[in-house]
Amino acid sequence: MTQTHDSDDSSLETNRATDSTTDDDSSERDPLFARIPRRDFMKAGAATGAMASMAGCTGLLGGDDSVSLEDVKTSVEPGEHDDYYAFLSGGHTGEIRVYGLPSMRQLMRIPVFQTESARGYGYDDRTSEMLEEAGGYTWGDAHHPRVSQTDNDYDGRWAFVNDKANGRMARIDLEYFETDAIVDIPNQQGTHGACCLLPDTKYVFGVGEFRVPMPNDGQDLDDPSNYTSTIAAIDPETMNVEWEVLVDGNMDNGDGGKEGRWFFATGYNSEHATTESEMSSSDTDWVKAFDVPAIEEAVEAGDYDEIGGVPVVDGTRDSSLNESDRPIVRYLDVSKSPHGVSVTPDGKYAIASGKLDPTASVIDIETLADADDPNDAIVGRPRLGMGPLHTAYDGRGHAYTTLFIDSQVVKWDIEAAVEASEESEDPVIEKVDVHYNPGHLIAAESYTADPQGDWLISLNKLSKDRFLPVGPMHPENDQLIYIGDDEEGMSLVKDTPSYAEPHDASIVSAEKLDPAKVYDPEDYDEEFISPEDNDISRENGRVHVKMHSQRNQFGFTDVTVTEGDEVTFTVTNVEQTADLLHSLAIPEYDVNIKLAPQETREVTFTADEPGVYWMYCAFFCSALHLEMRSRLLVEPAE
Ligand code: CUK
Ligand code: CUA
Repeated sequence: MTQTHDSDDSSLETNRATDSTTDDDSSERDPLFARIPRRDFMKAGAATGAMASMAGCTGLLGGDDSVSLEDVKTSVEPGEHDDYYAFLSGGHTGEIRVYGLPSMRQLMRIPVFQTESARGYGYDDRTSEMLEEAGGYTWGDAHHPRVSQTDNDYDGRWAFVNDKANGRMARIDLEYFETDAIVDIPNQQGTHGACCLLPDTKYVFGVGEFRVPMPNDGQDLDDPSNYTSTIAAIDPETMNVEWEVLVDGNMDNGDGGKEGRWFFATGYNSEHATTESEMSSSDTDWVKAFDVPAIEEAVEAGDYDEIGGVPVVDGTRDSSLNESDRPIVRYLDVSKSPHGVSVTPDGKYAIASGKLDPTASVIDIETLADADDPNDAIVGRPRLGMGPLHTAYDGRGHAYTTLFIDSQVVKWDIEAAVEASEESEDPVIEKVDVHYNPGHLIAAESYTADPQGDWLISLNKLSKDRFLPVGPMHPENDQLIYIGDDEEGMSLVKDTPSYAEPHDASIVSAEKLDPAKVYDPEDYDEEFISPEDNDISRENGRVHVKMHSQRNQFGFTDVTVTEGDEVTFTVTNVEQTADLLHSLAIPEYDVNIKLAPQETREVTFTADEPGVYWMYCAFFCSALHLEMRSRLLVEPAE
């Protein structure tokens, strides 16, 4: 076996075959994983030649699937493809960025909450109306990109992301890699956590962070003890908010269990305070465990108030719905101000990080269902280091937690933490320095039942001295860490400067997505305009221009309108060739619509300035690209 090329399909098959021959030993190694399907670990890029040499090397096959860093692909040759898509949120830029792994090359940006001119996002009628209906804000704070799953695995349909600023949730269509829906969540100011209820993405949850009066109508401004926050259950197909649950205390991050019953949210400010010092005065705060079927029953039975057009169920501690033997929300006392929470791939535990406390709390989900005192479900509390924020998984029984204050990622053993005494450091296997001050970290397919176990990205808030200086605003640093070798430990492989401010990511195997190469006109409502459909119609001061575009012209060389006309352009790019984009840019009218092959967009504006305007194509589409332009002639009104 001499092939060394990772992207060669036959070598992948060989790897899989080699992999499965070792299946038996590995399922015995740890009862926890005996029922978990074998991870496709090797497909992540170990070369066939390397596999051959590994057979003679005891160190590599000795541990749990360990593969030495030397034997995996860490860079991607020119023209070759990555193994994974990584969806990183762009924080207060409002967008999602798509990276390839392991190259860490940025492949695409997807505007979500902000307008973006290269895509004409927020410039054509459809997307500008979508942004307008979602509140008309010009920015958002995108934190948690989560990809839809079926049967606890990525299904390639959608990604969702919250707007922490304005209380919204957006959906990204993963066929076209574009935002196709945004819902402005009633009763929430600041939707922070976002995630799916698994196994099949029945709901997308938005976790309300900022406590406000409910309703927030100016009647009762200064009574913080009556402020409240909610979680919202959103139907992923309709993006309709189905119900909300209001609770005590702030909420922060959230994650759904793998079996469709539990949803967990961390929180701070159980004090119900308004200042920082008051908010962190208590030594404990809550993890709230929402019992979703019990909530659905309450909604079904009419046990709710309709607020902001949504059924809102009372999940506060004193609620009668929490008095029964099946409370809708269970409040667990964990160490002060827990931040991240994530459910382990096997669905056994929810792990909440301490943030202001050096421990994490391991919550046993099965125990939670039966325990009289929900605190009995807290079965582990390892001491990890200073400022633990978020936890990811490799599927081999290890957890990886960012330590914001220590600037480290700590790898620890989940079952060892359950067995160890409280605040023990024994479960800690290893720490690696990152640069600097990590927020989230994410491992490949960590949010599924079957993580890949090879790559992890640490999303570091500060880069300080790692890159050429670019002024007082520094880039952040997304570091790629190899976690596939349990013997050698974690290896820092790459620094990647990033623009403010990635908070979280989801990493999806490339073969699980199937993006379209050109548009299918059936998928949008605008009328497809072929060359024979070119038409200009006028009626009562309204002009409708229908025209096609193709190399190197638009359907009309001149379009004449009268000052004051309301003008609508419906424009189709009739090209069939992938990657051949045009656009319609109209200077001084603030118009730019992107037109990918077979795409139609519509834009409406008022022609209020007489003159000559060169409408041109902004994508460099051919040698005659610069000549691809037409005139908009706006005649003065009489
Ligand atoms: S939060 Cu930003 S680092 Cu929105 Cu998940 Cu923790
Ligand atoms: Cu079409 Cu440039």
